[in-house]
Formats: sequence, C-alpha cells, structure tokens
Amino acid sequence: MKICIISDLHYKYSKANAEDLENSAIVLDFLDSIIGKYDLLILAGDIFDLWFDWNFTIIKQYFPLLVKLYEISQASCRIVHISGNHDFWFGNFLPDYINVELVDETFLLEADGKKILVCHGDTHTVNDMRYQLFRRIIRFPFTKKVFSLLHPDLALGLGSKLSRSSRARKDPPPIRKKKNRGLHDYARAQIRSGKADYVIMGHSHFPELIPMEGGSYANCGDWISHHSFVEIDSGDIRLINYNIRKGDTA
Ligand SMILES: [Mn+2]
Repeated sequence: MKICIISDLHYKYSKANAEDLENSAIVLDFLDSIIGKYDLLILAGDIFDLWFDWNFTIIKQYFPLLVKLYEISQASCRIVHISGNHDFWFGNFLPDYINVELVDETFLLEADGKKILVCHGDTHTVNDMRYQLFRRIIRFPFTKKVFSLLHPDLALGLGSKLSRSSRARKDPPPIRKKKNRGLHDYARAQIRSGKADYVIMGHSHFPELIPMEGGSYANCGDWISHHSFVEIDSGDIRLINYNIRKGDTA
C-alpha cells in the first residue's frame, strides 16, 4: 500500500496576494504529480486556511485545490481529512462532492503490518492553555450556528483576519522547541504502549522524522516554507521535500 500524508497547506488562492499565489502554484503542481500514484492520501489538518460549510455555498478561494482533490479521488485514491485548528467546521461538501472522508481527531490504520496513527497535533502541544480553551469554545455547536448565520463576506473577512494573525505569529525557537516536545512525548507514548508503529502529525510546521524505540515519529512540515510530505510505501516511512523546479521529488 502506498500512502501520502500532507498537512498545513494553509491553502488559499488569491490574485491579490503574491505569496498565496506562489504557494498555491507549488501545491497544485505537487497534487497534480500524485494523481494515480497513491492508494491513500491523508490530509492531516490545516489544509484549508479557514473552512466553513454553509448550506448553499462553497468558498471560492479553495476551488483550484478542490478540483485537484477531486481528480486524485477520481483516480481511485482514498482521501481522508483530519481536522486541524483551521479546518474543522465541515458539513457535507467534502464527503458528498469530492469523496473525502472526514475524521475529527485521530485516524488509525493498519497497512503492510504497520500500525499507523495520524492526527493534526494541536491537542498534544504543551503549555498552550489559552489555545486549548479557544479550541473548546470554537467547537461548541452554538458557535458554529452563530457563524453560519453571518453573511459569508462578513464571516470570512472576520475569519481571515483571525487566521492570518495566528499564521503570522512565529514562535521564538525555545517556545517552538517546547511545543514540539509535546508532540514527541505523545508519539513516544503511543509507540511505547504498542498502539502505533508510526505516529504522524503536522501543526508544528517543522518537518522531521525521528526513529523511536519500537517505531518512528514523523511531522509532515508545511507548504508555506518547507513543501514537505510523508510517504509510507509497503511499510517503509520517508520524509520527502517537493522540488517544483525539477518537477520531481528529492
Ligand atoms: Mn495547526
């Protein structure tokens, strides 16, 4: 079985923003290159910079990405999306129109004799009390209901301000290290307890593949500065950087 795992695209297509446009081109080029190549594509959260499902509309800045996901799924690849901290307010659009399965927390799978656990990672960082509280409030059904009553132009204008400020906020190295340690500790505990051989997360935007006793921990990195992904091919795990200039992987 051949599996591709990506996270933290923070995708949005906007002609008004050169950086978003450049990132979009790289993401689309990569997704185009994997059509027909994998049995399973796992989207490990923060794929969309802010997702919301109103009953009658979709958000147009995601259209190019949705087309690519549709093409991948049409080439008989199973697609699973795990909620991130930017994309969790889903409705029926992804499952019904693109054939994407939605997972809210943790995705477990056994393939080629390996137990694989994938989650976004935002619930496993340490010293992040303010965020954990925010996460609970934003996930109340009532909060979602209120958001659904706003006009999309207003809701998304507000949402993109919130999401951009959290995306722009770069943690200084000691804090980043501490947060990453939370992900490492979680991965080590899952491997030690025999729950998983491979633990794969995102969220940190820092790609890494760390062998641990009894398995490995991998972080997918991001598609803002690293353009990295995790591949599991016949039970072997690799961290790969996508190089658009060569149009190939290195
Ligand atoms: Mn995240």
